[in-house]
Amino acid sequence: MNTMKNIIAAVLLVVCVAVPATADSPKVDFPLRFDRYYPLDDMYEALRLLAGAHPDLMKLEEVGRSEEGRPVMAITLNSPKTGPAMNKPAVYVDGNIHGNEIQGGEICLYLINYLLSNYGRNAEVTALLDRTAFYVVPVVNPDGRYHFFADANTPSSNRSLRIPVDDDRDGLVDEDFPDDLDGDGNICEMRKRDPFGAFKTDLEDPRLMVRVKPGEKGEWTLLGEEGIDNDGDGRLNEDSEGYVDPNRNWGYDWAPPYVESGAGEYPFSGVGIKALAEWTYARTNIAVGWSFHNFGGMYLRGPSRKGLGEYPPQDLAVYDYIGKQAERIMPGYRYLISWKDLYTTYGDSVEWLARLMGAYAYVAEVYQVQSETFREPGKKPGDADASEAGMMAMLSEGISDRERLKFSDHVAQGELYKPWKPFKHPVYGDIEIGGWVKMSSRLPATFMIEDMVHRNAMAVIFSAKHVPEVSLEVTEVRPLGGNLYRVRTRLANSKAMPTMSALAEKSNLYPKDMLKVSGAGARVVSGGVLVNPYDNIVSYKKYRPEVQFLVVPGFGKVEHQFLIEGKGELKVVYESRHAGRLEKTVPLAGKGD
Ligand SMILES: [Ca+2]
Ligand SMILES: [Ca+2]
Ligand SMILES: [Ca+2]
Ligand SMILES: [Ca+2]
Ligand SMILES: [Zn+2]
Repeated sequence: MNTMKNIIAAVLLVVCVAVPATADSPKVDFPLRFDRYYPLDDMYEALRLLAGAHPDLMKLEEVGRSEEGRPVMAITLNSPKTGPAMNKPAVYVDGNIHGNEIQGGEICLYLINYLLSNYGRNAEVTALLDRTAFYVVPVVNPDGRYHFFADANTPSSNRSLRIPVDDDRDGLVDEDFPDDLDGDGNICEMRKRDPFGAFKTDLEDPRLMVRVKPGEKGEWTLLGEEGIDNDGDGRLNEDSEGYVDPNRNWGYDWAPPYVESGAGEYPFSGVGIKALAEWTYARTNIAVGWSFHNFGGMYLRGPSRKGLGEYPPQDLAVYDYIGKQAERIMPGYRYLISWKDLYTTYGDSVEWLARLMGAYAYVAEVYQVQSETFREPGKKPGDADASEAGMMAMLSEGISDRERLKFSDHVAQGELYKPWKPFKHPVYGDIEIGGWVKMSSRLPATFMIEDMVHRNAMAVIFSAKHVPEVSLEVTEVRPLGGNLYRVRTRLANSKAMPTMSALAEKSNLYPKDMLKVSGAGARVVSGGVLVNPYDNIVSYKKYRPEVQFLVVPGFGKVEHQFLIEGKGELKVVYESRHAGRLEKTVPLAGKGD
């Protein structure tokens, strides 16, 4: 018995000692490099290293756990010497909600790293981080990121939450994934030589196939994604992971799966998504939000669905101001409207941010395949081609595989594409396997990562510079005779975003900003908005004039006038969810005129 115990102990000891040395343990260079994609463990290790190097500015916390028990990590960046994060306007950024859309994680990581390493070094970044808080969630779907790296995938597979769903309704759940038949870590395509097939070899590039014309002899039949019929039902790859789409599962304008596929059984059925929503919802200072996806080269604003109605014009002015600048920062990207220019979505995270948080919210569809596509010889950059015919065509179909293959051959030395290789399939017999690899198509080649992450982080930073920045001035304390004073205040906002979005104001989402006037020896007789200071036109508030409710517009001001009776000091306090808290004290004194 004792011997057995000792053997077990010895085995355990060996296992424990062996763990840090395995190939799977994170190896992250620090300072961080952006010439690679970080698997989940490396991403989290990179965040721990950053938090360790900047304990004063960065807080790393777990907001909840995914379906498979992996932590969803959130980062708060705040400079405590200028106050707590909740007293400052905040920027929310997330990435990788779809498991395969990993580069959103790298953009978030880069943004955090950039802000931290430039704080105290670059004047713009220092000023930004002194007045703004950042909440960043680099990997919204940690199970997705983990499995995208660890498992064989196509560039477009493994997007969902790990909530088992019986897609083909045969009573078995997730029973027939694609299979990596040749063991290369990718799910590629299968084809079989077939004189009756619908495709023939392309004359210019034999790796490609073209559809045969009527009357032409065929050469190939396409058999779809690599795989076998795991459950013997006669169909291949018909029920893989999920599918509950983490970006159709949010609690605003959610619709059931018969309307919106992948919606899940009910809103926030995803445990990690729900935990993140609760964490975010508590941060009422969020003024602008970004969610990074792939792909297409787009900065999208809502509405997500036409039926929700267009955003108010004051909000569109803000969206346009930032969106059009983002277009300049990331050449080739386009600023567009979700439902109109892409497609309708129900229950997505960005509409939730806009409608229930009152934030200005953008979806970035990062990476434009054109930037990895050689132009056909003789064509100039502005020339129209099939890829520019329409939005969906631009996203995938219209891009010439011929030119992309040349890019893979000559710029990535073949790393993006697997040439066709023979394989003995248990059902189809002699077939060939080949095509685009997992780390292609929706992800820029690794040497392009740094440019992508930098420019997209700069688009976020531009928006961060335009969260409201309000100043409070007491512009006048004028004695009117006796103990009566006329006091005028001015709240001015030097940035593009108002202190409350028009959408939030319209739906009474939360209390407006407050301006409170008080003094131990003073009584506020009346007060209201100073409509015209020259003609002394004031819109007086009927009840409780000592508290005024207001919104300071972007690049605008609001002035108030109060009639105060009394003496001593007068305290003026401004409080705003998105613009922090300001306070001024002035003496009730001075000569009348
Ligand atoms: Ca099934
Ligand atoms: Ca399934
Ligand atoms: Ca494979
Ligand atoms: Ca099957
Ligand atoms: Zn996505």
